Amino acid sequence: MKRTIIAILLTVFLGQSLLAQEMLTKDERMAWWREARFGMFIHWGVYAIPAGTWNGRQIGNIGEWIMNRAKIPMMDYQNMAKEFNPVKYDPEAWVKMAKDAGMKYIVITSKHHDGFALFDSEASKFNVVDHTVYGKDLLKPLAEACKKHGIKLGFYYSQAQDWNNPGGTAIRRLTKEGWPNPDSVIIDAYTKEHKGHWDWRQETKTFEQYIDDVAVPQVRELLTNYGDLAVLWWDTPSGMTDEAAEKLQALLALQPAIITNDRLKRPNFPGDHKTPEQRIPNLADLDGSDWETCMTMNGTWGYKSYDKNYKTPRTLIRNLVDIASKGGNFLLNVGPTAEGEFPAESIEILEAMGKWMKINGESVYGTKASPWGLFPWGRCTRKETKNGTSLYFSLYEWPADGKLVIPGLSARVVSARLLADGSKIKTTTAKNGTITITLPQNDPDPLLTVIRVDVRGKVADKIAQ
Ligand code: JFZ
Repeated sequence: MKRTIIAILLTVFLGQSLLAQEMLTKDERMAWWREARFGMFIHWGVYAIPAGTWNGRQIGNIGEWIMNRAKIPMMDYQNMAKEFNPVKYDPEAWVKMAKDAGMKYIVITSKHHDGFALFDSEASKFNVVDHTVYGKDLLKPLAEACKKHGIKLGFYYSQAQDWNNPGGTAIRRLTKEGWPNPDSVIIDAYTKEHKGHWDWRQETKTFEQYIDDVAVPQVRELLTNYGDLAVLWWDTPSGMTDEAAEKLQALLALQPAIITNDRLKRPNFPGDHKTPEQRIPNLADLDGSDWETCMTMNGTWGYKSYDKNYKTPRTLIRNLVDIASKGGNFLLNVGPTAEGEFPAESIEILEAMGKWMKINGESVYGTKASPWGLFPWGRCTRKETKNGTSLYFSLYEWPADGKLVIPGLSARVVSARLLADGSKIKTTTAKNGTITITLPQNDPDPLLTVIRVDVRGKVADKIAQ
């Protein structure tokens, strides 16, 4: 009787929520996201304990894949996971670092492919509360910190791949990298026969049972227990079925304003935005739909102690502006250590980006793509204001002749200035609408100099160069 009443109440609630979601248009749901342009990805889990090394061997590729890459037996991995104890975890410090870097949202791995849940879950005991010495929910205090500091929170969830909850799928990766063990031939033959699995314990349940017993209840927990959730970031639909995808998608009614990506199951579940990974699309690749480039600062999403191959702040700032000039979002990753700290190199990058964003952030936030596409010397973003349009020209190279020539602008220039120091910039306008901007002798900001040109009225979406 009690279960019946709960089922009825849940049906009514979901029905109302679905109605609410139906009442929010996609543009209404996406408005903050299109304004934000810049967010933090966080890949964190028990894989930060081995941090890229297993049994004394450095394991190739991305750190969060170590269980798959090294074909670690479930029991060995789960025994290792018990030691997870992030005593230095300070979610408010994390949120402040993201905010000070100019990021407007955070997407954190709630459960990655290894099946370890960073949250208290009734659906699987392989979670931080029930399985580790730490014993506390990691997402709850992060959600509270995000709410306190006005940062939107999203959860990444690996809805199909799961290497520790039986029935989850496993994308097959060969063991050739750094594997001296002659058994690799045997193991690779086994994974071929077992759809990528390497431990018989991974196949003691069906995929449908995994979906019903783990994925659906955990996604419901995530959408119910952590307040308003801005994003659900699905990942790797390997082995997904339309039936399973329908069940998971139906849960979104619990968060009517939520945004999702295109990785639940292709092609029937496009979500709200595309997710080019580790790359910035060319203009020719874009079809006008929303998109977000996700990218690592070094070579791995999950922490690896010896991956010091970090991109420079200059590169990452230019990536951010390149992405914004094409109308996309940038989700930049941090991989915290097992103790719960951001790597020092990541902190330095975030600080440098934040310093630049404090002065130049208006050239990114709430902007639209360049009407001219790309310039040979740099990028353009634009923002409609109550008085007209602000055009932001970002100079990757300082023209030798000190001139920028902007063709085909019919609008009248009202003002032009350097964002770096607010100094005015001279412009001249020819009869055909070509604007010539005369630059100062020296480039004031070696990271990236931005010139803001305010013009009267609107600017066309497309202007030939
Ligand atoms: C996936 C994960 O496997 C990875 O660990 C990380 O979380 C990343 C953000 O997402 O990686 C992918 C997913 C899809 C493709 C490649 C890597 N793909 O479609 O080629």
